[in-house]
Amino acid sequence: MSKDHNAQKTCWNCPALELRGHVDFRACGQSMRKFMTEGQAMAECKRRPELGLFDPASLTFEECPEWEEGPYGYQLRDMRVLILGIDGYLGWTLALWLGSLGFRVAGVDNFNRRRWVAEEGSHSVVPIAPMEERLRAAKEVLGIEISFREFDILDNEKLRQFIQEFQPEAIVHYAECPSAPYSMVDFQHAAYVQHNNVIGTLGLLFAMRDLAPEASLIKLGTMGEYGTPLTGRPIFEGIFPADAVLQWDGREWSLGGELTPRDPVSFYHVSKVQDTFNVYESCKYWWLRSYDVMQGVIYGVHTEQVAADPRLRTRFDVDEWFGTVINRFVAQAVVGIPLTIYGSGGQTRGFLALRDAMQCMTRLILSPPEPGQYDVVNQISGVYRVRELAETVARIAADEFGLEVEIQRLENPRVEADEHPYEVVYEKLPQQLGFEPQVTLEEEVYQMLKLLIQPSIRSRIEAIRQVILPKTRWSGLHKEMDVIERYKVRPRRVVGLGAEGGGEDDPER
Ligand code: USQ
Repeated sequence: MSKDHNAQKTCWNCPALELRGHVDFRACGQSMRKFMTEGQAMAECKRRPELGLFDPASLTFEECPEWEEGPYGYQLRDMRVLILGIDGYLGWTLALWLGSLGFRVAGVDNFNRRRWVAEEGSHSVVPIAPMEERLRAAKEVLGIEISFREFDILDNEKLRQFIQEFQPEAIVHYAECPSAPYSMVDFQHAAYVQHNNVIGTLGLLFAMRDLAPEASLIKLGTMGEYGTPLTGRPIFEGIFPADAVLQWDGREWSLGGELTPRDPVSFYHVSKVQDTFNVYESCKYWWLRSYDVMQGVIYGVHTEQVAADPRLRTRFDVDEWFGTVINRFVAQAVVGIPLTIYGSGGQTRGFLALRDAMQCMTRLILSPPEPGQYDVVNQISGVYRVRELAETVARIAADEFGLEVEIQRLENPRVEADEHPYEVVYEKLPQQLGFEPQVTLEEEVYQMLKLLIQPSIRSRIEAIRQVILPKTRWSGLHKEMDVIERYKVRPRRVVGLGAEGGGEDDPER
């Protein structure tokens, strides 16, 4: 696996760099000269004060003794990472993942996700332990000490205190309400999601300005900020490339460096767009550095760490509000609910397995942008249509686990194109940051089925059957979705899955 992605980064990228001097600029942060006095760089290293004032471009990660070789590139020794939203699906998984790599991990959560899911009468179908037990098990089983604080990040005073105390070198911001349907229930839910997400992030940005300006912010955005441009123009990584051109009225201009248009697909996705601008502006005004991570739909249940002990498992939601599409299909297959394709199923999205998302986040943490740099990555590993996904899940469930699976096409509760072009550019992670996906869709679906089919988990899915079918319409209408069509797919053995896999494709297909 590529480890060289950050070897040639310099102190400019290192969160231990402390910029000195009066910062005065008006445009987006490119001019490093602002930190220089007559050619001398105004920077010191917080970890190596003996260096005094030095030129940050003169030292690479490869050369600095504070950066050591690790499996995902050079790694800042005992790097302090603060995870906001550490109790969630991604937050908990990342805490254990980073802890096992030797990072010092701290986290904040107010357990809202547990409450939102309970609000509709649902639960994580993979049982999760209370936080005290999670922390104890992390120590016992993996030898990881996590420093945890319970509070709402909207409580800016508490957030500031903890940032001051822990002095993070990277902050991963997962502490938002991540559900499109939840934000579309009614005015109260829409307002709540936008307030929670946008104001929480804004408070964090001000806290970083005052207390941790050198830390790198890895902010979770979403591919859904872009929508699905019906013209078919490529979905770039947040910012137009240098050679993009706008032609109009016989004239032309470069679009290079400008933010690309956003066309969010729910009030939740709108909150992420608002965050994008707030983070972008903060980098511009205060020299903060940030990756805005336009993550696709995550699926999966497996990393080595969460699988190490039942108390370390991460949550797994499959209800209509908080379950994402592949996870939902797998659960539906296990309890015999026909897989719920919305509309024609031609919706195309970028997807990423949980374990691969962890690899991406690690690489982003280890390659911080330069001060003032707002960068965007499209974090996906493959692009699929919803109906392809349903068919893949149905086949693996039937072939490998002998499950009888039907697929149903329902009236689409959402307002979205269900047949559309989709050309997404996702180059930075694989080409510049060394990301190599390790998990195939089929393997992860197999792993999920293997876990969910266990009687104790299957019965937890049965117990929330009533919240699996969609009820929340974007139109606000309260009416069950009509079934448009039901069908079965023919079995086709997927080669190489599990001990019993490995058959031939059905010749009749
Ligand atoms: N869909 C179905 N059947 C279902 C559930 C969903 O056909 O039972 C369809 C939806 O209509 C949509 C697509 O599958 O076209 C994806 O839906 P989803 O619920 O899996 O994902 P989404 O609502 O887009 O949101 C999820 C996460 C969110 C994240 C986003 C990434 O909940 O936090 O931001 O994925 S993305 O979709 O790329 O914007």
